[in-house]
Amino acid sequence: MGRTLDNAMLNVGLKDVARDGLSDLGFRVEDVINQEHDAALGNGGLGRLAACFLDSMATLNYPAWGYGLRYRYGIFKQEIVNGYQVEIPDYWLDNNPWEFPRHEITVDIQFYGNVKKYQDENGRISHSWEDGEIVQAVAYDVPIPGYGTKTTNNLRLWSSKASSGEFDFQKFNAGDYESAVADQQRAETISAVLYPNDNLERGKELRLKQQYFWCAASLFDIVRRFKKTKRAWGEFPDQIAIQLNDTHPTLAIVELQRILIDKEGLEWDEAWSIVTKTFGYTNHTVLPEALEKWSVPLMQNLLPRHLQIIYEINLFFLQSVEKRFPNDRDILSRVSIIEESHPKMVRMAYLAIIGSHKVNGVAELHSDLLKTTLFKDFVKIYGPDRFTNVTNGITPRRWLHQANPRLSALIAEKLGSYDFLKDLTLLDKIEAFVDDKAFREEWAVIKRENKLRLAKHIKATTGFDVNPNALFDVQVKRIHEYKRQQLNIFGVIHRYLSIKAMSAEEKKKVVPRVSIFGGKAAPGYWMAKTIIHLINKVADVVNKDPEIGDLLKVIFIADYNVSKAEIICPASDISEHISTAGTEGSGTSNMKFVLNGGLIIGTCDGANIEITREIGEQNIFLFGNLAEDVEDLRHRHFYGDFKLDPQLERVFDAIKDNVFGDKADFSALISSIEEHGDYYLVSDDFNSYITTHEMVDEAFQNQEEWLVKSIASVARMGFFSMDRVTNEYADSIWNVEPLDVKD
Ligand code: CBF
Repeated sequence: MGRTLDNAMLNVGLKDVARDGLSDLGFRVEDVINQEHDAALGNGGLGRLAACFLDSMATLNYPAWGYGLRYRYGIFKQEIVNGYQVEIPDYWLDNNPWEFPRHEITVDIQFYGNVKKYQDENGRISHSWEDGEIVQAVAYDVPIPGYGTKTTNNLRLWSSKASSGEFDFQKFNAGDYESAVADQQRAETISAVLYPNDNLERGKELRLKQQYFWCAASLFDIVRRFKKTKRAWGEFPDQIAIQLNDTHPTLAIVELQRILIDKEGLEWDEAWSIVTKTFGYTNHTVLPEALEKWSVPLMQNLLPRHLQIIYEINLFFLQSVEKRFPNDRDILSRVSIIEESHPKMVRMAYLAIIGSHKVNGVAELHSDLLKTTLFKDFVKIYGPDRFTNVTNGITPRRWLHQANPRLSALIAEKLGSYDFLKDLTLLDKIEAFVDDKAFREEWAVIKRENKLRLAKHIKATTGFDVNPNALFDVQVKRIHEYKRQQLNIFGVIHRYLSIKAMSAEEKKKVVPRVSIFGGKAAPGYWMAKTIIHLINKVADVVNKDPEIGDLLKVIFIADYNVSKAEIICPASDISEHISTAGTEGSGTSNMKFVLNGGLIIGTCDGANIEITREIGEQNIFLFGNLAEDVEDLRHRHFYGDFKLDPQLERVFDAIKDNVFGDKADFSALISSIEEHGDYYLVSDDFNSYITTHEMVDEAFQNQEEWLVKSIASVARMGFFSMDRVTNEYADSIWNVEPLDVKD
């Protein structure tokens, strides 16, 4: 979520009042804003997308709630020590004024135990989940004010607590002190800490506990509210739509079915029809390591009744598939929710598809890939209409108005109002001013001020001075091999070596650059940590090299988070979105950078493709192999058909000559490319990458043209408003209409 104060003041229109009031008291509003701790309850794009959803749903007056966990520790704080990432716990809850504890709203959540089967006098079978352990979920509410509306929605976060309350006094009084404390601690562990992996699943029991705890508490809440209306169960899907933001909450499908059949006494078919009409599932990634699977024995132990229901769902589903494809035995094992491995695994994405009425990807290419690869059997089974695309977006309130107030003000001045913040397509009107020299100058001044603000932050946090006239080249996102920060840093080394080989005359023609990186590596992702280490080692050498001076600086901004993104995005000249084609679901920082007047260099991947369609090919720097060629290239590498790019070889030679510290530190990174198949196609794309960067340099030299590109791109970004996204979900998936709130 990032910080709340600034966003809340802007959304309710009170920032000027607050500024004046604080100034009367002798404070600057900015200083107060900077006191706030980021709420960092997610890992990357997935969580931030949810935060943008909340802002849009409130702004557009959709009666919607967000549900999540109130982690005591959010994503770790990152420090860089001797070039290495060090993780520090992020305790963010002290002085958090934004949450309202709702101690009266608690839900008992059951784990473990066993299932008993009963039969009544009419022969009707029922199941009861008994014994096991109970943990309490306590609600904490976070208000989400919409922009320019009275609507304030709610984000409900669940915190775990021992069911006996703070502490089991019965056990305590009986002298069983240790077990009284242990019970309390075990319960509190559930919401203690966010798993810090982005796009990687590890199958730990505590994580499954978190997921069920979250789903069960949220569904209980939803069902409780629905029951108050005294409507018939058949109306449930007309009243309620639940969107699964990836597979992490898929157990909610099983939990609703359980509530309906075990608690409310509905027949299986009626319940299942309600369930499937209620849920929608958004897939955010095709990366195989991110696709959730839970071991059957683990689930059997933790959630015995849910596993039974999953088997039942699977049985009915497979029977229907068998009927439709009687001659295709293989399809049954391919689409089964249960993978017949050792141990058997529950495939959560399949469960999510089978339990939802719509499945969508987050950018056109990604949604197409889902239909033609990962989920192609399901397209055959359900037909293409079940699968759709909703390309991601961002909220212009935070990512333009709040992050870049001067640019927002300039646009408002030209358009005559701030209406574009509610209808981003109005931005297209600023293209009319592209030939206005004074406007272009103002645009340039704002970019320069934003660069100065970032330069100040860099100086304060790293000690390095950077030249604000240099081209600021930014890559900030989670560190992952598929996002290819390694390609970027190899490109930087190539640039460094090239400058060093230049004569004094040649150096005069070099466009000065500041290469800025930021992002966290999952603590257990060793290769990602190696990439961070290499970036920092390269920075050590390059930044101190007197032959280089201002021509190149390398900066690693530690602890990248939402509030740092708000400083970084408005300050970039070019930003990098360079994942191997076909691997990035959408990407959303690409949109944030373009909306703030930065140009981008990118592969034909995720939303880059649609950004190109909207802003025009002349305004973006695309490079690299296409998604359709990736499999073939990998296949060829696998069979030994691989030749290291000669320029990349020169980069590797420098690393192997210990130019950036001990070569042994980077040998695995190099051999993953040289010897182990170059899965992410770094070598295949290297030449195209560095030639495209030469084009960036050339374009940057013509500042007037650059400004035209920048303005035209911003003008054409209307499509990427989260409001468009939210309306698409509301129309095509949720069947929900806005509800106007009267004064
Ligand atoms: O859809 C939001 C984002 O989700 C991810 O971060 C994710 O699956 N964890 C994807 O990797 C992004 O491409 C996507 O923009």
